[in-house]
Amino acid sequence: LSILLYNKLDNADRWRAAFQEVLPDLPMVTRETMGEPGEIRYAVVWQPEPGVLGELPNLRAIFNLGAGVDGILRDASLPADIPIVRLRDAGMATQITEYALYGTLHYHRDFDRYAGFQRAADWTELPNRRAGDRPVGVMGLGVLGADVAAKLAMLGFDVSGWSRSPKTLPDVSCFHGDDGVQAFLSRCEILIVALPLTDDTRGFLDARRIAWLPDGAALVNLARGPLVVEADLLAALEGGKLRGALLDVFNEEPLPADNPLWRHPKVIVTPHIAAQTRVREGAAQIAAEIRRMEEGGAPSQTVDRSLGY
Ligand code: NDP
Ligand code: OXD
Repeated sequence: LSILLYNKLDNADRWRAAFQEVLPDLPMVTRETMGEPGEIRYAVVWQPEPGVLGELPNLRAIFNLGAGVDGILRDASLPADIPIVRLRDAGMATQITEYALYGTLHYHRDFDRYAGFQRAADWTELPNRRAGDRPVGVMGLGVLGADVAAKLAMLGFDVSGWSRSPKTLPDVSCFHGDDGVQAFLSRCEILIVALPLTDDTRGFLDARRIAWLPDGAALVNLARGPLVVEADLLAALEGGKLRGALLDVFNEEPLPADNPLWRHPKVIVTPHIAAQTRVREGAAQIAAEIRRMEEGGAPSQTVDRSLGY
């Protein structure tokens, strides 16, 4: 019995050390050191190459070293009945919320415009608005989006949120489903995207839906690049529909050097760093699940493969 750590991670050694501390009795192997595939009972992975997990005949669960499981579900050969467990928060919510707050304050306090003024040595003062007069929307009200919405509301912003199923959150106007999306988007002067990438959400923010935003809205995408149609985003920035975009995630990562987003004056690019999984928290969460399974229990809150998250 052993655990496979799919080791295409820049911090694989830190993960291995953290697992040794919390699960000292279970050997952790890599594909190179694993020996007999039948000995692997659990796989701990981040964006595994398609085919890798299908080679393990006695696999009982797959643990994702992150929140988004799109990097696992893209594998068409994934064994159908194996539960997939994702990390829940594991230190990411605080970081995601910091990122969303940075983006919100950047546009709310006109730092994009002041940057332009500075380049022209232009000492112009813009009128500023109360947070309560600034509608900010959060798309996706899961572990991360709900935290973002709550903290924005705490700062006094006029916060709304959108999810698949109906929700009630204090001080957040909640919309849901396809029927609620136009009403939601039409009030978002700042839109924060915190959705998972699924068959339903891929390309969701296209020209038609971007047009529903107020003129001059700003976009913060901290979730997954393909949620937004890149050509439509560029057109909306060029045409003035969007005043700017803070982007952490892209269709292709690393973002190719010749991608126009790198040099676009209305775009801020960060290299998928909105949240980094905290190794200790992540390992402790996965160890608790493995212990539960070793005692005969079922893993908690597995990914719903039909929904894709
Ligand atoms: P959750 O699974 O907890 O939440 C997902 C939310 O999106 C839920 O509110 C869900 O609705 C909503 N949703 C899903 N599908 C739809 C749909 N078709 N229509 C409307 N709403 C939908 O995810 P997390 O909050 O943990 O993470 C969100 C994403 O953030 C991850 O999937 C990942 O891609 C990304 N991420 C990015 C990071 C970065 O560093 N840039 C770091 C961590 C995560 P409902 O509540 O009704 O189920
Ligand atoms: C995640 C990520 O999904 O870091 O956890 O992108």
